Amino acid sequence: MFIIDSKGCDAVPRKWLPIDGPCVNASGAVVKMEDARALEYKIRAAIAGSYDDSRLEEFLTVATALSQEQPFAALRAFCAGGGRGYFLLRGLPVGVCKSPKDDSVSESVLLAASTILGYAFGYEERVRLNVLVNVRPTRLHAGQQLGGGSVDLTWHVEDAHTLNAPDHFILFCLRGDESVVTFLHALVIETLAPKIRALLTESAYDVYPDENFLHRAPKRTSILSLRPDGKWALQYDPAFTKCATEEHAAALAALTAHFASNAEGIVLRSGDLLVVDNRLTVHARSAFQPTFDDADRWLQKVYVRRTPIDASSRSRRHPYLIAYESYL
Ligand SMILES: O=C(O)CCC(=O)C(=O)O
Ligand SMILES: [Fe+2]
Repeated sequence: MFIIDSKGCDAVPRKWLPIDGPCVNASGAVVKMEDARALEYKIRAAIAGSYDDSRLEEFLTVATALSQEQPFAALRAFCAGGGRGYFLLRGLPVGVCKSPKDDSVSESVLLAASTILGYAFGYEERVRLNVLVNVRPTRLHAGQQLGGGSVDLTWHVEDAHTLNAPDHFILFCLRGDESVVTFLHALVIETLAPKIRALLTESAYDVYPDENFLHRAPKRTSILSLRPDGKWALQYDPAFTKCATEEHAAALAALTAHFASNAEGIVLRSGDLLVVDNRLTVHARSAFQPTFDDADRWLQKVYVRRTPIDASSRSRRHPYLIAYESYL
């Protein structure tokens, strides 16, 4: 793991110091090499060919069985403890990292992890209808605040514009880049000054969807909201937020400064699975210089809900997608 000294930094912390050792703190574990090999062997025996969202059901059946294997024991324990904050599991098998892929080792690992946390899902109206998303730098998105961008990706939670945002998301690193740092901060609400906290719970923020969505209408909301399950969650993505007053803008800026002054940075490496509680943990990523070829950093991502999509919110097009009307 890395400790950050981010005094005086802006949205994305800039200074971080590597610490010697196995790069694991209390919120992480390393899979033994023989257990990783055995898992890969089981995956290859259970499922052939490459992954496609149309094969999701088939994969989830295999993934549910795989989730009981030894490499996921620490993740199961993290979940049993409430799944708060974030958790890094290192040393998982990724299979052959070439595109197009002709195996599905990484996808099986990622979906196995998702079944421990809950239910993988996507949004009906995302531009690309993916439940399992490849996060790779593209020329098209280079300057954008998207996973496929390569500029500083500023602090955010996933899909802040909807109350139907994921409870957790998982990033699985197929190919790392030693120059890229993913930053995390698990918010403890009580650490916020009461005035800031009060402003952030007011419905005074217009949060816009990012370019992954076709609709452009913002959602008027608070930054800190009570979700239907009675738990606090952040609807936080300043790059896509307009504030109703300067006072509310100052409260949002104070929140961002709070994140940046106390963050952890992780350099994701091949085989690293990072589980993030999207309700109260924010993340960011440093800028990097891709070559836009097959050597670039490559992550896969999946969104997870703790409960299945209920029948009234389910897309008619795909049972694992939330219908458009239900997340506006
Ligand atoms: O690239 C990373 O480390 C984070 C990417 C990210 O935030 C995203 O895909 O939403
Ligand atoms: Fe993100």
